[in-house]
This record gives sequence, C-alpha cells and structure tokens, in this order.
Amino acid sequence: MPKIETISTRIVDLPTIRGHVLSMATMTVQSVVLVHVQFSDGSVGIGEGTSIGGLSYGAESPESIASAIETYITPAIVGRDGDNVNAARRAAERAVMGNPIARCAVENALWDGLGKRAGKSVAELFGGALHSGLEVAWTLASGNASQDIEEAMSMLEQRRHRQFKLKIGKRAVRDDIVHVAKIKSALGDRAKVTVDVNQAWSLHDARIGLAGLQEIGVDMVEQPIAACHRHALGTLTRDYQIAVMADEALRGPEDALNHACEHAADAFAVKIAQSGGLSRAAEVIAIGQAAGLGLYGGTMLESGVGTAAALQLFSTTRHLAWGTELFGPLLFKDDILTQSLVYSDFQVHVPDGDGCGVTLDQDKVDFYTRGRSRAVPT
Ligand code: MUC
Ligand code: MG
Repeated sequence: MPKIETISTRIVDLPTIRGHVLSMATMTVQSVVLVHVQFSDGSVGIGEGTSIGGLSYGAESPESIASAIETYITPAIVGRDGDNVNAARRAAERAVMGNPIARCAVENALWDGLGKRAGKSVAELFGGALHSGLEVAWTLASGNASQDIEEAMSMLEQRRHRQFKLKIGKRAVRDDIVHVAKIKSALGDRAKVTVDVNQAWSLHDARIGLAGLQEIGVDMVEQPIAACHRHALGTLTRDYQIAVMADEALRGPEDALNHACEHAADAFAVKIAQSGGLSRAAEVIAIGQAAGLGLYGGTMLESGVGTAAALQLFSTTRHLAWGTELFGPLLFKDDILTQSLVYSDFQVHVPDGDGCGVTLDQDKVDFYTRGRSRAVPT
C-alpha cells in the first residue's frame, strides 16, 4: 500500500499579460499554491489551490491556503493509504473546517498520484471522459472598451474564443451597461457575450443592470449580487429573461442543493476549488444536472495544474450548456508546464496521459516561487 509520505507547498507568483480589472481588485500577478505529494512507493502527485485578488474574492488567500495545508491537513493525512482518496479526504475534512481551496489542492494531488500509479487519467478515475475538448470562453477585463474589442477580435481571428465574459461592477451600473453595449455591438453575432459582476451590485442596481443587459442582448449574468442573498438572486432569476448564474454563492453540494430547490439561479459556475475538490465539484454537477440547470466549467484563474484537474472532471460531464472558462494559463506571461495545454478551434483540449496529464517545468516553478532567489529559466 503506497502511503502518503510527505506533502510540500509553495506559492508561485505569475505575472499576468495585462491588468485584469475585476469589480473588487485589479490583478497584475496571480499567486498560485502548488502542492507536491510524495508517496512511499516513490510516486508523486501534484495539485493546485488558487484564489483571486488576495483576500478580495473570498475567505482564503494564497498564504492561508499554504498554511492550512502545511499546519493542519498534512499531519492529518500523512501515513494514510495513498490509494484511498476518500479516506484521506474525510480525514482532511475532519481536521479542517472550511478552507475548500486548501482541501481541493491536496485532493487534486492525491487523484493525480493515484492516476499515475494506476496508469489512468483522472477522467478515467471519475468514470471516463465524454469529451476530448471543451468550449472555452475568454474574459475581457482590460478596463477599456476599445482594448477589449481589439482583444476579442484577435481571439476570434485566431479561432481561440468565441464566447466573452466581461468583468463589470466597478463603475456605476448605467456606465457599465454603456461599456458592455459598445463591446456587444462591435462583436455582433460573431460571439456570445456574458458578464460577471462578482457580487458588486445591490438588488436595486441589479434590477437596473439586468433590464439593461437583457435589452442589449447579453446572454447571461454571473453573481450580480452578494453570495449571501440567495432569495434575492432567485427573484432576479424569475423576474428577468437573461440567464442568472450563481458563482461565489456555490461552495459545494449543500449550496448547490439550496439554489436548485429554490430555483435561485438558472445556471451554476462549477469551480473545483470553491467546491472543495474534484469529488465535491462532481456532486455540484450532479445536483445541477438533476435540477435541469445550465452548467459552466468555472475557473479561479489557475495555472495549468489546476486547470488540467478541472478539465479532467469537466470532460466527464454530460453537457456544459455554457461551456467553460478554463483559460487561466493564457492569462499569464509564462507557463509552468513542460507542455502547455492546447487551445484551438475555440476549445481547450483534455491532456492525454496519466493522472491530470501535466508535468511541471521545475526551473520555471523555481523561478517564480515566492521568496526564492531568481535564476533566469532556460
Ligand atoms: C470569477 O469570478 O468567475 C473567472 C474568470 C475570470 O476572469 O475571473 C474568474 C473569477
Ligand atoms: Mg464569477
């Protein structure tokens, strides 16, 4: 029985290709937490736990993710059977309340290790892939409409993306509608346009916002109001034709069930990190499917490691009505994988290979690791 022998973490700071302007923060660097699990038979598994904008998006920061793993999850699971992901997951859940991103990172690494030892992909461990590639959206968030239009045109030209999510909520609501309308009219029928407000609107703002967005033909609005206001989200869902998606409000199957029962959203952004790992994300997917909601493969803007883990799970999902937004690695100036994920024909392709199907470029990882002296990567 391969035992879980050691677990190590590092925070890797990856510069973004441009400022990524969200309602709550502007990102110029993404800090990803990488987890390396060493098993007693010499095999290894890698995982990732990543949030957005320090502590401005949610309750976990890169530093708290690393600390929860090192201080609490590691002692709870070291010495356990590496092949029994469920038992290790339960032990981590008992030792650590909340902290879903930290628990996700470790669980990813355990699935990766198990897949590598078994000679199977993580998708196979979850019953098998139904898709070899998934539609992938891009987020327009430069903060400037002309730059966003230029960026979208170039993505269409390259056949990389034909669905664009606009980050809004920082400006006054009517100014946001003007901004979205400019981009929407420039793109016409060539692309699908959605928006993400990241909880920035009051219910009153949201009424103005949803009416305006609907009027200009935007297809979907993600988390327009605070995650805690589920009943109000349900009101918006019922009152407007534009699809309403829950994101920050979904921290696993319990929230998914409540939203489904109350028809508080038309669609779910499924995030493996926010759900607390691949297994819990699979439960969110099952609830969304059973309720007949539209599913979206969400991202926390992870590097290739977390993106590949999400891809493995989403590839096993029957239907993602809203596609995915698994573009994280493309937002960074550099890739920390030896072989980058493949984006073509508006899809991101599920990597072949055992486990999550990706390998770290150790020199690059060392270069971007926080607190290390930097040697230029070859
Ligand atoms: C979010 O709130 O969905 C996903 C894409 C992006 O640009 O930011 C994330 C976070
Ligand atoms: Mg969102």
